[in-house]
Amino acid sequence: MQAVMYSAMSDALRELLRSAKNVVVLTGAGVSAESGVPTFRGGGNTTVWKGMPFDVISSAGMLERDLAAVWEWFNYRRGLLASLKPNPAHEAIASWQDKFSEFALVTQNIDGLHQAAGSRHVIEMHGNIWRARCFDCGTRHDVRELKFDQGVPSCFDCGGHLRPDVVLFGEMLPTGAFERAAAAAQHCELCLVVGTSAVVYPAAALPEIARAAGAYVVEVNPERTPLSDSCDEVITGKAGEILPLLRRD
Ligand code: BV8
Ligand code: ZN
Repeated sequence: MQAVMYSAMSDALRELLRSAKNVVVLTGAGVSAESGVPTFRGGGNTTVWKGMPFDVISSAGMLERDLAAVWEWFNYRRGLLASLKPNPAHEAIASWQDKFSEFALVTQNIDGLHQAAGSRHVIEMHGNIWRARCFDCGTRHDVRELKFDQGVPSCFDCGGHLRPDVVLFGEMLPTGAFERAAAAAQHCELCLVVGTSAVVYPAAALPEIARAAGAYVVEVNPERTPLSDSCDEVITGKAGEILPLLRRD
């Protein structure tokens, strides 16, 4: 299996992995799929919560209408994630960060599994499910240990209402996150796009920025996406099986 998979990679990519100085990796939910994290789209299992599609319950409008329901949805997901571990895809990406002189990992995921695998300076475009933010004083808190199964938690500092520190649909990205990601994409030689359906903006614009700046763009995904046709190379398959084969040595 390994020999066949390895030969699926082009000579151009093999050479770039050997010689590139500046690499950007953009990940989506697919990179965590083999850890057991449900993806949002595709595979027929589109995430629905109490009859509400994912982009309704995870939206700015729902946060305004029913903050407690949004917390219930995120508590449910934290419950699912709590026992899940990084998979070989997260580990491969973490191993790359010291192998290239400039390396940026940009993720749309909020599960924290890249950090759990050892990745540092992760650019989290959509926030992190293990953090909460205070509406009143803006303080961010780690809620990994926070046990509450209903209602809205209060800020440990000022008593105000907390919200998940996650970017919901219709919300702006964290200040500077997109700018840092776009700057990295503009200067990279190789951009690996792993496990994303490439439909959520502005994250989905990053591979195009990289390509327009002359980077070699590679997609790793078991399925075709709207990005596939504009990639220099598409490696069809699972991230946990393919990424460990993309070695620098
Ligand atoms: C914004 C956190 C500016 C929440 C997420 C109307 C009003 C306002 C904005 C919009 C609007 N209409 C459209 C927009 C823009 C909107 C958008 O892009 N919508 C899309 C759906 C059309 N974007 C926004 O709202 C963004 N903000 O634009 O701000 C603004 C602000 C106000 C007004 C105007 C403009 C904010 C977007 C962030 C939303 N939050 N998540 C939560 O998680 O609850 S996005 C959500 O989708 C997740 O974060 C996820 O990461 C992201 C993208 O999904 P993917 O990661 O790609 O996952 P998906 O399941 O889709 O695909 C998985 C892929 O993996 C598949 O391709 C599959 O084949 C592959 N796969 C499966 N197994 C494997 C695998 N690959 C490899 N290996 C495997 N084993
Ligand atoms: Zn507060």
